[in-house]
Parts: sequence; structure tokens; C-alpha cells
Amino acid sequence: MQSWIKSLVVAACVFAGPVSANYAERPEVLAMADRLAEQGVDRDRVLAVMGEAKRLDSVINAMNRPAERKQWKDYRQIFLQPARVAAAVEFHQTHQQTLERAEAELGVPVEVILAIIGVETYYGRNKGSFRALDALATLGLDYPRRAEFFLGELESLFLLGEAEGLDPTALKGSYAGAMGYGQFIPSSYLAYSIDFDADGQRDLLNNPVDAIGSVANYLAVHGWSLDYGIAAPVQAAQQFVPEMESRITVEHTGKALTDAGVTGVPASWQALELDVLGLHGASGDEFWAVTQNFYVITRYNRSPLYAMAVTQLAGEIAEELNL
Ligand SMILES: [Ca+2]
Repeated sequence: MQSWIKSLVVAACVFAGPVSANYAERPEVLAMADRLAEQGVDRDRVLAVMGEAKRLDSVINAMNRPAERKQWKDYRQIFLQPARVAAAVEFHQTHQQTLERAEAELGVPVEVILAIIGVETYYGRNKGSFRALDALATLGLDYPRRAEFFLGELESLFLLGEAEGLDPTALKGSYAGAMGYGQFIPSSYLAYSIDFDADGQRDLLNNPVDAIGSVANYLAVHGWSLDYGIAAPVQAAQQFVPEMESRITVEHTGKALTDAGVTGVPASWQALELDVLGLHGASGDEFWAVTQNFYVITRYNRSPLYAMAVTQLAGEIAEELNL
């Protein structure tokens, strides 16, 4: 009798106890494996790979202290450095023809492509050393705040492996599962990467030609326009900034801003949809009129500080290269 009760208690602990350390046994993963099987990915292989996935506390710690929590005056110093501009010039020397082809075919300026790759990975120097599988499993299964998003990315990692013949256990990236020169998360890799050297594979991890084309394609698909710039400094615009260093929308015309007393809006931007971004700069608060192109950069990374770092790095690169 006693042993019968004991085994019942043991069984209850097994079923109601802490969630399994083996990711392959988690109900979310079993459901994911079912969904992937419907899309042609081998279910047993998915579960075998998930059995190898490791929870990484370093990934959770990194998620809890992103650089975007800095103010602009500190954030910009990370990216707006002469060494990064010099690295852009060097990358341009190697890939000038590809960059110019991307601008011609996809309509995104050379310096903007360079700035994105420079901010993301310092021209491939910091592509990330986490296994994407471990990072995405950790965030999808042990980081409740963003679990739904990252479980979706984990699923996309398997679809990517299937589509491109890549081994999901071999792909490396950032703590958030972003991969390659341009740091594409799996769903973006699937949706927006292109085979820019036409060798039959979309390789953003080791092929800078595909990476350049894919960064340009991402911005192009999200609405980049060569008809206007990105940002211009303005004055007397405080009333249009309800929150400093906050997300932007593009909903005021340049004319409306000008009519309301904002100065510095370029004459050619009067009919465009714009927003005003307020930043805590090194010399005090600064205000910028920003176009749809700025908004497009925030589709790459939601932070307006990120988008401004890309914008200003692009400006410095263009100056250095006489673009
Ligand atoms: Ca290729």
C-alpha cells in the first residue's frame, strides 16, 4: 500500500513537476514538430535536433540589457567611429561592383547598405557565436515575454534549413538568433534574402554578395525610395515630439510641419509624409525631420536610435567615398 502511494506520488511529480529540461519533450515543441511535418519537414529529425538544443542563460541575460536602452549621445558613440567608416571603405573596395549593382537593381544607396552591414556586424567581423538553435530555443521556450515571437523564429529556422539545405544545428548568430553579415532572423531570411550571385543558394552567413543583395532587398521590399533622403535637422519642432527617443510614425506632411513653425524642413520634402524625432544629443536635445526611408530602417530594427546610427554612418561613409 505504502509503495503504491509512493509510486503514485512519484508519478504525479513527473507529470506536474518542473518543465522538462529536454526541449524535445516540451508540448510547444511537439506541436511545432506537427506543424513542420505538415510543411514537409521530417518530424523525427525536428525532435532529434530539439533534443540537442541547449538553454543558454547568457542569451536571456543579453536580452535583458539591450544597447538601445542607452541615450542617443552614448549610443551613437558605439557606431559613429572613424574605425567603422574605415572598415566600410575597405569593404567597399572589395565589393564595389556588387554594391553598385544592388543600388542599380534594387534602388537602395550603396552607403545605406554599407551602414546597415557596418552597424550589424562590423562588415562580418561580429556575426555572432551563439548557435541559432540554442538562442531561439532558449527564447522561444524559456523567455515568456517574447516566447511566441521566438518560437515562430525557431520554426522558421527549421523551414530555412529545409528550403536552403542548411543544417539547423550548424547555423550561428546573435543571442537573438540573427544570422550572417546583415543579421537576418530566420523568418526574414526566408522572406527577404536573395541569391544575388545566382549560384543557386541564398547564403547570408558566408557569402557577402548574397548578404549585400539581401540587405538591399529587405529595404526595397519595405518601401525604400531614392526620391528623397532620410533625415534633416530641424528647429522649433518640440510640439511634434510627445516622447523623446521614441518610435516614429510618418504622418505629418512637410508642409504641415513648416506651417506650424518648424524650420529646416527641406523644400523638396513639403509634400512628403514626415515625422519629427527628438534625441538627447551630446550638446543637448536635437530634433530631426525624418522620411519614410527612416521608417523603413526601423523595419530592420525598431529602435529609432538604431535607425539614426545607420543614417549618420551612411552619411559619413558617403562623404568618405565621395558618393
Ligand atoms: Ca548565392
